[in-house]
Amino acid sequence: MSRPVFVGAREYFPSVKKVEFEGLESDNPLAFKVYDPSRMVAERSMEEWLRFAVCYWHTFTGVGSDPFGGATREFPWDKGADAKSNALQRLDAAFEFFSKLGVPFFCFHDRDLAPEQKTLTQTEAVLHELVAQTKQRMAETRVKLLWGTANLFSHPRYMNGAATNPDFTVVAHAGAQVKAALDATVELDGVNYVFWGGREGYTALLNTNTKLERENLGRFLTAARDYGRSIGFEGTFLIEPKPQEPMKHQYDFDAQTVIGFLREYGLDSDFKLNIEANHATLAGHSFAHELQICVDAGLLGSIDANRGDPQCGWDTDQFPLDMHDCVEAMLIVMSNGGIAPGGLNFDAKLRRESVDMEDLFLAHIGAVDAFARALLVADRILSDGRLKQNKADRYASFDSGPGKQFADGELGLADLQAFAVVNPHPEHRSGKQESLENLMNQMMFMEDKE
Ligand SMILES: [Mn+2]
Repeated sequence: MSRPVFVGAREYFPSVKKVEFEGLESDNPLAFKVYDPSRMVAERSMEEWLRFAVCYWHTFTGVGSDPFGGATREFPWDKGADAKSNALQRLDAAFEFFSKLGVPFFCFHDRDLAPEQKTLTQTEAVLHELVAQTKQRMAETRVKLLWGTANLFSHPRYMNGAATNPDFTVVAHAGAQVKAALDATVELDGVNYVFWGGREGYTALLNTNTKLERENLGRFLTAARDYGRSIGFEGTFLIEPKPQEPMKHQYDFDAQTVIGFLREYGLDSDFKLNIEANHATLAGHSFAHELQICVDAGLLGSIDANRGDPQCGWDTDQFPLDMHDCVEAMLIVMSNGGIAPGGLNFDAKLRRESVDMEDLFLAHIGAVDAFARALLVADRILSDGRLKQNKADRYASFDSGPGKQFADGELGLADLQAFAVVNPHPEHRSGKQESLENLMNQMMFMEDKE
């Protein structure tokens, strides 16, 4: 069932029609080459497996500025009389984009949707108004909300953090903002709510009480959980790890750190993790590593699908196109039985030099096709079975006998010694990494046979 294409009072992308699946032979840059939403893969449609979302911030507020220079793009929706009329125009542009691209979901920060006003009361009123408009657009287009969040890092009041700010008044303002963002998410039937702790960390230990800050973060997230549940939010709360940038040290460093934190504060029944590829690499890990650690803990919630630059030490938020990364991610997602109620959110932005309006579409089309192809390859690898068999064989010593007793927690160190003394250490056994990498490549080389 296709969704209606929304065009408001003004069409912001007149050169782009609805993006359709045209196959690998198509020479139309504004068509999907692989992504065919209704195509069945392992008993689910591509749309159900991939659950793509467009992010509001980079896509409709990213004007190309960087620390060395200003905007390189002038969006037509930013030329209204004031910030609020721009926000209303941006909403029309966003829903035109979502429905022409044909993705099922979007994600937003409160401030993307509605600009901050002079007072808290005025800010809440404008957000409320924009949420009502958004709800109408969602009904018209059937585009759904994957998650909402509060921007707790852009305003200068958050220079020392939000929930971890040394000043209680700032913590209270952050609380008010999260309350309003949760209200908005519930109003829009969002299936997740995200915390990216952009400035929840510190720059200098000389002036920082890390113990109190981490405890306050735990209390703040607990209060958010309790408020969300009290207003009927039944979705998943998500924390998105990132090791640094903008702060030197951030408390949500990586997946293992966040999992430990959630368990420390008893939040692991309500919270899961939103893993961003580029944050994984900034933490010195691979995207796949972070996903697997979450799956192992039963806490993979959602994915910010992007990539970094191998030569840059910062968060470049490029569109995901590296097929090895995408295939590894989809192997983990498929082995986990899918990502729902999470999804694949393109937290990605155009390069500063990409200034054509259609570049927004081209970037998303490329990333959608990369993950669609990765889904097909991952399905082929899993159906082939050799990867799984190799892993099972490698750990077979824990399936029976004393190895199983150890895995079941029944053996102590003296038992290990008694076993070792009569069992000489085994012959070296190959890990077969190259063979498995070749297998993965072979599956990627194969022609797509529907
Ligand atoms: Mn990023």
